[in-house]
Amino acid sequence: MDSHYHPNKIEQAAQEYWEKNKCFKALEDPAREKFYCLSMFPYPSGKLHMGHVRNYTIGDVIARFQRMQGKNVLQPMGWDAFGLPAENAAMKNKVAPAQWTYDNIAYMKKQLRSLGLAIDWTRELATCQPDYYKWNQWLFLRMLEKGIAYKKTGSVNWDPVDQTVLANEQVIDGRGWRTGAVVEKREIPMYYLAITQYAEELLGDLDQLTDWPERVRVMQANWIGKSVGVRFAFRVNSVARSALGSPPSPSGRGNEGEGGGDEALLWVFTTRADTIMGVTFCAVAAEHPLATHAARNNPKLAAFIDECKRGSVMEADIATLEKKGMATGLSVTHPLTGEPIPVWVGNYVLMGYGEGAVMAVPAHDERDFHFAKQYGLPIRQVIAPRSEVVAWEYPEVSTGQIVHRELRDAHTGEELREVATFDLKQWRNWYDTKNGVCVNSDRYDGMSYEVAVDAIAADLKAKGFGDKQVMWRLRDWGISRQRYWGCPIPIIHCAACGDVPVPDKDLPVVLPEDCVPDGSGNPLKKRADFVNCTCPKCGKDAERETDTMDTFVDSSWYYARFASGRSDHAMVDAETNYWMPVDQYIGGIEHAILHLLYARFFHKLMRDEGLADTDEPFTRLLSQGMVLAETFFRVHVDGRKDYFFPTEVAIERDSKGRTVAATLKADGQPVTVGGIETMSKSKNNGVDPTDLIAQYGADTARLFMMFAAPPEQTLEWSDAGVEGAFRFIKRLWELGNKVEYQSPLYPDAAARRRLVEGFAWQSLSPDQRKLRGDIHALLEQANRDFDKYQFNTVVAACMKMVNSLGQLPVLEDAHPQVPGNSAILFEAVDILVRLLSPVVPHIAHGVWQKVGLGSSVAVIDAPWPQPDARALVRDVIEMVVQVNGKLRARTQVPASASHEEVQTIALADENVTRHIEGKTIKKIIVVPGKLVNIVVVDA
Ligand code: ANZ
Ligand code: ZN
Repeated sequence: MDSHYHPNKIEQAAQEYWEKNKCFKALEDPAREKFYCLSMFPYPSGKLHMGHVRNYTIGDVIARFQRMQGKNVLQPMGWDAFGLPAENAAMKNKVAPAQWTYDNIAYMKKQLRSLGLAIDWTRELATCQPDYYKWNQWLFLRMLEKGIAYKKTGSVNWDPVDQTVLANEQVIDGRGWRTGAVVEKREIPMYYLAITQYAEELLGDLDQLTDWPERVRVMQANWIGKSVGVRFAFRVNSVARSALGSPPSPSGRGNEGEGGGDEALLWVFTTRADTIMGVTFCAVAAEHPLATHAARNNPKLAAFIDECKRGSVMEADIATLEKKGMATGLSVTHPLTGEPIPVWVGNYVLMGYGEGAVMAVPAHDERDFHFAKQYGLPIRQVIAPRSEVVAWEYPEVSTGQIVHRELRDAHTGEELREVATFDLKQWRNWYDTKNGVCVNSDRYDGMSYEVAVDAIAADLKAKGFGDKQVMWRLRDWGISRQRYWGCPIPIIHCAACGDVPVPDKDLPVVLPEDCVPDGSGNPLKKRADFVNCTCPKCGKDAERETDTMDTFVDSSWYYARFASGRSDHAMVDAETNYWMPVDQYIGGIEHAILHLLYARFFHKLMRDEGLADTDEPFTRLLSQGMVLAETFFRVHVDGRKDYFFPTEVAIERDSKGRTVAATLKADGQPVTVGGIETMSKSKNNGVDPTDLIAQYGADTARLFMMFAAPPEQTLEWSDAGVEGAFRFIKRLWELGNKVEYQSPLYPDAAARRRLVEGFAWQSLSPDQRKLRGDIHALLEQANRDFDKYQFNTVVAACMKMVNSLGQLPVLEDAHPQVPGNSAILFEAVDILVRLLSPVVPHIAHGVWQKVGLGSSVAVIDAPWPQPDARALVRDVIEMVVQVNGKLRARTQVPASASHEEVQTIALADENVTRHIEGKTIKKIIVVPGKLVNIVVVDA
C-alpha cells in the first residue's frame, strides 16, 4: 500500500474492479427485495455542473447504502436528449443538433463515470434514439384511439420576421429573441393529451404519496386546482344577448343559457357565494366579449384593453401585479337584490380561468380589495367571525410562502379545525370559510359558509341563474411543438382521407439527424424525403406531420423503460413490474410541478394500457437543495454587472474564513463581494466538477457535498470545506497505514479476523471498553442517520471515530503489555470503512482490500455493519455536574450506580467542592445517565 494518498490511482483501481466484476448490473430476481433508485436524468447541455454532481452523489449514496442492506438495487442513467438548446447551438455553430447532442453525451458520460457512480450502464438510453421514441409514438397512437389524444386549435407565439413559432422562453418582453420583432398570437391546429380526464385521480392519489415532501404535494394540488363553487349569471343592463354572440368560455359554455329574457348575461364563477351580498362591482378580463363590446365606441377603453392584452398572464405575477382597471360604463343587475352593479375591466382577471369574469367582493377578497381602494369603489362587509372564536393563531407570512395555520379556541386552546397548508392567497378564504358567519346579508344573516353557499346556490338555481360547480385549473396538455429536434408526431395528412395515424408496423417515424436549423422555421418542412409519403389508407401521395412532441413527453416514462428488459417488441416488458415503482426518486425542486405531474399522468396511462400494475411511479421523492457560491462583480457605468470567476480575484478572509474583501488579480483594484448565490454561468460562480476531481479526486468532491449540508438544504460552496474533506480522507488513508505497518503479527485479513472474532472483549481495560463502546455508539447513531438520509451527521460520526482511533496507542506488536488495542482497531476500521463506503466508495474500496477483515473481497459486497449490543452496555457513563445550573465538572460514574452513589461521586469532585464551599445545599437533581445539578444557597 502506498503510504501516500493518490486519489487518481485509487479511484481508477476501484472503478476498474466494479466494471470488471459487473458489480452494478441489475438483474431481476423475484426472490430478493428490490430497490429502484433514480436520479432525474440530465439534459446533455455540454458539461456537468455542481447541481448534477450533488444530485447524482445523493442518489449514489442511497443506492450503495441500500445495496449493502442486501437489496437488489437498480440505478440507471440516461439522457433527456431532445430540446431547444441543441437547435440554438446548431444555429450558432452550424452543426446538426444530433451531432452536438451525441458529442455532449459522450463528454458528460465520461464526467459521470469519473464520479464512480454505482450505475448499470447497460441500461443507458437517450430519448433521441429511435428505439426509445418509437414508443412515444406508439403510446400516442393508443391515446388517439381512446380519445385521450385529440386535435384542436391552440395559440402559439409567432415571430413575423423569422416566420417561425417561438417557445415561451424565446419571447422576451413580448419580442422575438433573435429578431426583436413584436410577437403575434396565432391559432394553429395542435395535438392535446386529455390530462384533465385524470385530474380527480392525480389530485386524490397525492394522499398516497406520504413520502414526498409536503411542499411538492401542495404545489401539485394547487396546479391541478380543484375549486368547488357556484357558477351564475348577472343580467347585463341594456345590452341584447345578440350583441355579444356566444363566445366559448373556459368552462365550455357560451353566453346563452338559462335565465330567460333578452338581455345578455355575464357569467361568473365564485368559490365564495356566501359573500354575494357584498358584491359592489364586477370585473371582466380584457379579452372578455363584454369588454370588447363596451370598447366599440370608447377609444380610451380600447387602448387600455390593448395594454392589458400585452401584459403578463402568468398567474404568479397576477397576485403581485399592480391592480389596474377601467370602467366599461355598463352595469349588470344583482340576481338577488336587483341592485345595479357597475362592470369594470380588470387586469387581474384571467380570461383562461372560470368565466373570465368575477363578482367582486372587496371586503373579503384581497385582489378586489386593492382594486376597490385604487378606484374608490364601495366596500361592504358581509362576513364576521363567529363570536365564540376569539383567537386566531398564525405565524408571520410572506407572499407565496406555504405556511401552516391552526385555528384554536381562545378559551380552551383546543384545536378547532384541521391544520391546513396553503399559500398566502388562500389564507383569508380559509379563515372566513372555517370561522365566518354572514352579516348584512338579509335572510342569510347568521349562516355559516356551507349553509350560506347551499342556500344562495339554491336561490340562484330557482331563478334559473346558475348552480354549484366544480372548476379545475388544470388544462389539457398541448404536446405539439413546431420544432425540429424532437419526436415526430406519427400522423400523415392526406388530401382525401384527412389525418391518418401511421400504422404501428411503420413505427418509428424516424427523425432525420442531419438537419441544421437556421432560425427560419422548422427545417423538417424543407425535407422532401421526410415530408413526402403515401397515405396508409388510400395509397395516394400525402404529407407527414412536421410537428414534434413536447420534450416533457420523453421524460414522462423513461423510468419505466430503464426498468424494462428493453425488448424491441414492447414499450416495456414484464421485468418493469419487478422494479417499478421507483423506490427513491431524486431531483431538483424546479421539477416539482410539470415533470412530476406529467410522469404521474403517463404512469396512469400506461397502467390503463396494462403496462404498469401500480398507481404511482415514485414512492419516495427527495428534492435536493441548490448549490450556492460567492459572487464577485463590478458595476458598469450602464448599470450592467460584470461577474468575475473566483480564480480571478484575490480574497481577504477573517479568522472565521468569512470573506471580507476582494480585489481583481489583474489590476489589484477592489471588486464587490456580491454574496452567496445559486451557481450559474451568468454569475461566473460555478466550479467545474472536472477540475475539482482532477485536483482532489471524486471521493473528496463526494464527501464535501455530503458533509456540507443535508440533502434537502442549500449547499454553500467552500474551498476550505473541500480542503477539509480532502484532509479527512488522507487521515483515513493514514489509519489504513497504521493497521498495515504496525501489525506484522496479523499480516493478512484472515489473521486479523481470527483475532477480532475470537477476542475476549470482557478482558479489555475500562478505557479500552469505553473506546470500543464509543465506536459502536457512533455506529448506532450513524445507522439511524443513514435511514433519515442525514449523511452530513453520518460523516461527522465517522470523523469522530477517526479522531478516537488516532489517539489509540500503538499496537501490541510494539507494546505487548496492552493487549486488545489491535482487536479494537481492526474491528473499528472494518466498521468505519463500510460506514463510509457509500459516500467515499473508492478509498473505502482501497482501504478495505488492504486492511479489512476480509468478510468479502470488495467492500461493496460486504454486509452493513451492526453495533455489538454488548459493547453498547456501558460500565462507566460520563455525567455532567452542574452547580446552580453552571457546568462545573464531567465525571465518570459506574453505569450501575444508584442516585446516592452518583451524588457522592459528584460531590467529591474537586472543582465542584470549590463551588459549594461555604454554601448550603438545598437540593440535588439527578437526571440518570446525563447530569447532576447541585442547587446551593449562601449559608
Ligand atoms: C367572489 C369572492 C369573494 C371570491 C371572496 C374569492 C373570495 P380559486 O379558488 O382559485 O378557484 N375568480 C374567478 N374567476 C377568475 C378569473 N377568471 N380571474 C381571476 N379571478 C377569478 O378562485 C376562485 C375565486 O377567484 C373566485 O371566487 C373569484 O373570486 C376569483 F371573498 O368570487 B371569488
Ligand atoms: Zn388517403
